[in-house]
Amino acid sequence: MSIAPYSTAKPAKGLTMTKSTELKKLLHSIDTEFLMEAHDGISAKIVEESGFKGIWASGLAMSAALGVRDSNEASWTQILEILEFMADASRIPILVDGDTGYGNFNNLRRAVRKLCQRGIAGICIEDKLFPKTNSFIGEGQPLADIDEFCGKIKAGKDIQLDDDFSIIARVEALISGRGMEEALKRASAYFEAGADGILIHSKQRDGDEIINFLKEWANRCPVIIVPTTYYQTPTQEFRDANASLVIWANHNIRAATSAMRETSLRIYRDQSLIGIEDSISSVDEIFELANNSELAAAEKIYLPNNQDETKAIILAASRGKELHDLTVDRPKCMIDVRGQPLLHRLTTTFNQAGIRQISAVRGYKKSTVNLPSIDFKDNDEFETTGEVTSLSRAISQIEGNCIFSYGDILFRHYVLDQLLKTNGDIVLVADALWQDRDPNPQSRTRDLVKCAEPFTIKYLDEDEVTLNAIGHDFTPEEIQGEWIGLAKFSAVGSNKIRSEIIAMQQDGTERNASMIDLFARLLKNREPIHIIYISGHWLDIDNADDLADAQKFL
Ligand code: SPV
Ligand code: MG
Repeated sequence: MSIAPYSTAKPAKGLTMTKSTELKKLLHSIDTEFLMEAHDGISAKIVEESGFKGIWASGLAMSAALGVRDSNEASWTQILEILEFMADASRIPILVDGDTGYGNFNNLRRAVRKLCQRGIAGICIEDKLFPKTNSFIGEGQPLADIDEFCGKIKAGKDIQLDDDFSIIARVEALISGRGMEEALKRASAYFEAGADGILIHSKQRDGDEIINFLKEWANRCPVIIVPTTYYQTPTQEFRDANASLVIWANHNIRAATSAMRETSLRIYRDQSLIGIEDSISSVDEIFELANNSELAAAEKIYLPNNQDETKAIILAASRGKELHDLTVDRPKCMIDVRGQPLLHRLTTTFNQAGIRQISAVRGYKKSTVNLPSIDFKDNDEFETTGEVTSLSRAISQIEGNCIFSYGDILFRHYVLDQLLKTNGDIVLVADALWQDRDPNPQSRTRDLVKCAEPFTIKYLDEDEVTLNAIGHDFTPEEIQGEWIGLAKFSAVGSNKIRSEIIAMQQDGTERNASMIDLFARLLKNREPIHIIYISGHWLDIDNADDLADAQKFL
């Protein structure tokens, strides 16, 4: 289900009614309808996503989520702020638990106006005294004077800005032990004062007194019930007795509390996330609930120059086995380097160079690769395929100006700046001081380049040097540098890369091909590839020594 990026009292696109009209419709529906508790933006979204037609913004739950008691410890404006987030996060109507109305008639008037302005569909006020106490605490709580409470209802109805806004009068006579007669007397008075519905509350273990009330009331106006203590009464009995709305009043905050307790205790005890990772929502689910994709789409429309904007594609599918324990539960691009995953550092470098459209291809432990504002593509066959297959997963992104990068490298900002200034269609960055980099050059496979000309100072920020060959097995005399895993493709270059990937898919060579194979094919086809030289100032992370170097590098 798609979720609105925001909503207001006005109908969201596709809806024909305001939220207040929707709530009115639920109240007067011939069927018994249901409201589900929510207490913040995310729970409001989840309630909507589950299929409920309306939300109960529970005072108990909102207070609990703030870590305070359900005794008006949170001010009414603090509650208003929460409600605004909830209304923005959802498209279904919200009935707010307004406690006793936050004071006398005048306080309620101000609250009603503000609620109407913020797209809340209705308020329920209870006939107790400010500051309120939760109905399930103690016995015989004092009730409001009937006339005073009727005045409050009238004041609210007179001031509401939205004709369909509902004011529900909650009768606490049964809760406070005053009996059915008092409950009916109060309900009648409140209805006559203008209430749009009655909420009759009970704390009995069975639903008998509620069913009796509904029978006695005989549908004079909509009646709302809250079967928290009498949850064992079959819902059909409420239907048969013509309950208008049933509120499941506090079950999301209770569910969240047990889930958070269990998770926190487990992580505390284990000092590890392994035991819980698979049983909790993924970060992607959170992004989905926040509707991040809407923002990405909006950025394409509203941010300037997005047509010519350079994109980046990062290959981040491999595990990095040589890092052993560090890559058991995440790929090497997510290894922490001075407090941030490597991939985060890389994307920050791109962002600083003005590159915002970043795609990364994940594979190993992909659910752990979940940074915001990256467009992720997946190579689920990462174990049996090579780099070109991973790159092919982002083939739609290889268009226009494009930076290609491995996900396990770090380099100084100037390297990227220099690369972005080049004019060639396919330009690779090569380290001319490749021999200085590694005391043990046999320890890794390196992407070495043979070029038309060796590095001299004059080539520092030009791309006149052309690549003759790229591979792993040249004699030291032939080698002019090491490709660092960073490249730039112009629009023309991107087309060539795309075509070559497609050609490799067609001739069956793609699955095992490395980037080196791809570049080698282009060279064989006489497509020019350019080189810019740098002298150090980068590293890749293959093993524990590299990781130690990376900590120093920053
Ligand atoms: C709430 O959800 O805050 C309510 C319902 O007022 S109850 O807690 O059952 O009184
Ligand atoms: Mg309450």
